[in-house]
Amino acid sequence: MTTLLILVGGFLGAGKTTLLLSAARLLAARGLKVGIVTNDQGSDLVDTALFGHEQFGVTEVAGGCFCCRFPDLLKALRTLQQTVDPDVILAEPVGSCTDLLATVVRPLRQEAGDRLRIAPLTVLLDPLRDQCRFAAEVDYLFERQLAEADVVVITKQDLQPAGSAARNARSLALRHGADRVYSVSAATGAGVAAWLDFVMTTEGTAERRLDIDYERYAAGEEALGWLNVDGVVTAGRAFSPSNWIRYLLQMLDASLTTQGAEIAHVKVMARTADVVFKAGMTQSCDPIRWDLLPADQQTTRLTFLLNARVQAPPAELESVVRSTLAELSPFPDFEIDFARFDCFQPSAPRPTYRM
Ligand SMILES: Nc1nc2c(ncn2[C@@H]2O[C@H](COP(=O)(O)OP(=O)(O)OP(=O)(O)O)[C@@H](O)[C@H]2O)c(=O)[nH]1
Ligand SMILES: [Mg+2]
Repeated sequence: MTTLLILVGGFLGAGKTTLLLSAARLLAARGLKVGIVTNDQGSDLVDTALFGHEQFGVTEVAGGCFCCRFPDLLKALRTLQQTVDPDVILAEPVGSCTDLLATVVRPLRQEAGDRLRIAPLTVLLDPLRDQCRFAAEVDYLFERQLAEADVVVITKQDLQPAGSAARNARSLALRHGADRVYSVSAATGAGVAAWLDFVMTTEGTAERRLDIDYERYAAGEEALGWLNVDGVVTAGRAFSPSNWIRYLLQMLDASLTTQGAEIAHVKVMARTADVVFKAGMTQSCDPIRWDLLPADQQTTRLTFLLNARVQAPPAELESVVRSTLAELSPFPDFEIDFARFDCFQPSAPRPTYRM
């Protein structure tokens, strides 16, 4: 039996995970089994934890994008088919990755075409993203992502339903030649079913040929600092987890802004014994968005995952994060231990296949 694979790309913070969660809930409500594949340059992903928190079967391709880790992607898909036996697999490539038709979709058709039916490639576009804040090489990457989309989905409709940003996003998508443009709010669910019904009932042709300069693509990836931290906070006195997250994000934003380091996406997931919080920011000086905000209960211990993708050299990003976490400790008996602290620059893309 073949499984439908829906691949959803788009720039960092565009709303891929939120849309896939919304789609997964919709599919589950229709009685369909769903599997999810996440992907990142590192490991310890907030996104994987979030899908797992919602009880969806999820596998992670870590340590590089789908194209450079193609055998791992094949393995992840096979594992999902053997364990979850899904009707639909939703896959989220890294937000700085492009050339997906040549390096992921066409190779998958060749290597696993008997097991997979692949939907048209969807690329998300956040109408509120001010791409001018990034260097030209990062903008190139963003623009190449749109240029290969079969379907562009303009996200976050609830934040600016009929504004000029939405109109600009639509004309940008059409200028890049997308066959279809949808507008959705994954937060409210508006428009999600219309997009999902289209990609579920339309076979992707994978015929587009993207004109791409791999040196500029690599320069775009290298302009971004990548940080994944897994830690535990313990305190002698009870503190508020939501305040701790709020201060962490606000202080990071302030320090990064001072250094001229634009945020692409900073996200935190934190757990106490009873509850889970998740919040993030998708540009500098933006409001914090809460994806999970349960009633606050004071705690003396929380575990957290912090993922940051910022236009900054990794050493600078690491230094800002370390000093912010240190400053966040209000009491003398407040401690942060790191199970992992990774900070790096993505290496130049070297796809397994390019067809
Ligand atoms: N209000 C609103 N917020 C949204 C919507 N979609 C996404 N967001 C918020 O935007 C932020 C980024 O969304 P994600 O789904 O994590 O974005 P992503 O593309 O998966 O990000 P990366 O995995 O880092 O590339 C989150 O804090 C979401 O809550 C939406 O439709 N409405
Ligand atoms: Mg994501």
